[in-house]
Amino acid sequence: MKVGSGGGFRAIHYTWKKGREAGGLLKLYKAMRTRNSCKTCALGMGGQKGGMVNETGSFPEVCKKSLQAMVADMQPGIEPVFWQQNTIEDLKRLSPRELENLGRLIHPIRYRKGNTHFETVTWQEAYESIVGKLRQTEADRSFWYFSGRSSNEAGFLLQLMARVYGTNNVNNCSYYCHQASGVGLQSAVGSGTATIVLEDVDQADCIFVIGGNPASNHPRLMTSLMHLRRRGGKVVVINPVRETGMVKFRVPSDPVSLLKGSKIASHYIQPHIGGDLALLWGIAKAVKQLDALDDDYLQKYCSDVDQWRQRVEEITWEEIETKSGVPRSEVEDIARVYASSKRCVFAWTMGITHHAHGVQNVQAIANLALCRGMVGRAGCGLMPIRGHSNVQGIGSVGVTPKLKTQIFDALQKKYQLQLPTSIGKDTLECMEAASRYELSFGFSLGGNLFGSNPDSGFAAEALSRLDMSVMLSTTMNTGHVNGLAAETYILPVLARDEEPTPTTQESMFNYVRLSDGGPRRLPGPRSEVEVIAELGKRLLPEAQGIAWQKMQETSTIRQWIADVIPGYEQIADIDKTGKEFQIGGRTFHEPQFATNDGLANLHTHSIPDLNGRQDQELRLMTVRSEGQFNTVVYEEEDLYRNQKHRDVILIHPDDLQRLGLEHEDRVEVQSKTGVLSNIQARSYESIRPGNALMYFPEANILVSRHTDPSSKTPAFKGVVVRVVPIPNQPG
Ligand SMILES: Nc1nc2c(c(=O)[nH]1)N[C@H]1C(S)=C(S)[C@@H](COP(=O)(O)OP(=O)(O)OC[C@H]3O[C@@H](n4cnc5c(=O)[nH]c(N)nc54)[C@H](O)[C@@H]3O)O[C@H]1N2
Ligand SMILES: Nc1nc2c(c(=O)[nH]1)N[C@H]1C(S)=C(S)[C@@H](COP(=O)(O)OP(=O)(O)OC[C@H]3O[C@@H](n4cnc5c(=O)[nH]c(N)nc54)[C@H](O)[C@@H]3O)O[C@H]1N2
Ligand SMILES: [Mo]
Repeated sequence: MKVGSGGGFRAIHYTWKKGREAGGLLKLYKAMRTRNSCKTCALGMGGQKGGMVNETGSFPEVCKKSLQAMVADMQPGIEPVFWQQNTIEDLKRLSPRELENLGRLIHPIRYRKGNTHFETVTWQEAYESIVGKLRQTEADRSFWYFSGRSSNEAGFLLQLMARVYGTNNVNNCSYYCHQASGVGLQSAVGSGTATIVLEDVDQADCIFVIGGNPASNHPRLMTSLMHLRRRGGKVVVINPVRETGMVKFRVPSDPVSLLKGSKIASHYIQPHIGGDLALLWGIAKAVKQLDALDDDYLQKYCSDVDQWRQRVEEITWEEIETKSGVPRSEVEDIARVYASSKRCVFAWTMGITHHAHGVQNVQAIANLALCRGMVGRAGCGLMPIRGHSNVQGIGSVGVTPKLKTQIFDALQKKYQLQLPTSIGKDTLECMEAASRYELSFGFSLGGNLFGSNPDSGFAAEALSRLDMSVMLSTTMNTGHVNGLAAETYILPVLARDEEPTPTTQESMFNYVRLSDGGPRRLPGPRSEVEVIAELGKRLLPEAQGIAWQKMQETSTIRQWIADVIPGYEQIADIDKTGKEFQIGGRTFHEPQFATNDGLANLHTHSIPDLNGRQDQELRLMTVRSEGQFNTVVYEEEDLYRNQKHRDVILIHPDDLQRLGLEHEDRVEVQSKTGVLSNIQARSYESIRPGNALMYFPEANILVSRHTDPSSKTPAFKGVVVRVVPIPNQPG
């Protein structure tokens, strides 16, 4: 049956199914309701208000992803005999989904070059070898990668240890995610995160959702979009794919919506992949032609206005139409919608950042908002929809190659630390350096560096050139069996709601939540903070007066964070008061910005020509399905796009015909970087002709290592491919 809307009874049925897997719906419900922040996306819910409650107190807020993540953590442990019975080659043949379903990691395991199997080791052995290796390693030959699932406390402590050890090679998954938003926003308004809070969305009369599929990736945002439409507001979706859930969505917690479905998009525009920059300039041009600029605001609160105006004049409709793929009349329609809005929010995700011009995309969104005075007032503003549940917090507490001057100075002054001043490497730079044998030690706090990297062949090779790699993880993923270093340790850690002491997380609205933790589900895994402090104690016992033993208590770490991280002062006694808080200096309800002169900056761009591909080529986006969370695949099927398998390339029927292909033909997909064979070509009406869609992480073999020069983010959504039929094998 074809799925015609997102959410709905399927989501509810899925809850029952997951409840059974978790050993009873009540058990799952109880786990979901504990006072811990949600484990999946950064929209944020849970914390002290209790699970399934959002920042405005609304309940119940449920999404499939949070259930999936919870049930995964409730799995039984992997017994030692498993590692004896299965070779690493066996494990390599498992799909991401099968790896995740092996269960929870409960013993430290080790691989050594030449061995065919993982072996379990004691924590003692693991600590000794890791610290022994670090002692022999020059600090700048090591790197420290962080996913965005860990707590602020674990993130802060590990980056501190890495720096005191002597390196700034500290980075997080943001380089493959929202870095372009951070850089772009910083350059526009002087602060790198959302300029609004959740309440603002509830006051808006118009929202642009650009390059994202929140119906599947941030389902709880859909409630806000539904309410906005019910108030008579407009939802403008900009996406090369007509995503089912963005057209119509059944909000499970709303009876009317559940039965009848809610229309989400009031306007749906399908540019070419990468066509947004031209489109955004086009909308600005049309707004100007409608005489709908806020001249007074521009003059009072913005800088570089004249250059911007000149560029808006100069850019031709011909350039806008050919480079965006959107006809002028449609651009003008959208400009009229925007011109009649009084409070407009601009939201975006990976369709904007995963490009070689990702930062420019973000700046162009900021330009568009600023030109009508839509930043620095209640009910309107800029809203990057963040990925991992604590990716923003990890960045705030110092997990970046270069520490903010304020943090660096505070650490030196308040704690008398001597910190390295060498230039730290971003994520891809670490991979490149590893492949040149310039790095020999890698440490990952969660995540899947192999699986999230572009150019998978290269990534495996680069990582396997390390002498040692250490990964702190909850479950198995492809990064634990591909590209193994000569000596590899996988250390099992507790999930957020199993932590013995409270931890904190920061949502995409700059709201800091407290998670109580809870009883451990399985013997074996240790708290991330405990493991890091133990390594610190052994590696740097004399280090500059840091009491590592005390650092095992998250409250000690919070005191440090309060002392050195701007805006985080209130975290010091959050565990005693339970008072969650909004970080100051980031939300703008007045047009007074965090730039040096307090003005917002407009930016001008020249627009890249994306039409350089040949006739036989398509532009490919690599995206998530409804049933996965990043490199972790929970379900093979992509419900809303009506796909049963992941080994597919979705192509518009016109393109299939042009390329001489039939629906369901087996094809080879080739890019300059790699080849994927035995892929099924599928006819997909919902995609803009000239473009194609495949699933991440399988398609990462095809993605090149070329990055946006400002954000160092690969163009995961801009891969030029050829699709070649595979002749039928006889018999
Ligand atoms: N279920 C689920 N939820 C998740 C995640 C997950 O894997 N699964 N991951 C989390 C993380 S870390 C992140 S960063 C977010 C990601 O959330 P999204 O950014 O929504 O995820 P993607 O699948 O990367 O898809 C991007 C959307 O961008 C569109 N797109 C692709 N190229 C372009 C383009 O050039 N222009 C425009 N305008 N649109 C384009 C695609 O059609 C697709 O709808 O979700 C978070 N939440
Ligand atoms: N082609 C392509 N590539 C992409 C993308 C794309 O759209 N297309 N998206 C990019 C994006 S937006 C991102 S964010 C990255 C994702 O990059 P990563 O964050 O590196 O990858 P994840 O798959 O989210 O990591 C999942 C693993 O984290 C571990 N884990 C889960 N919870 C915890 C915890 O509480 N503690 C610890 N220590 N470990 C835990 C589990 O072992 C799990 O297997 O991928 C990027 N790569
Ligand atoms: Mo992400």
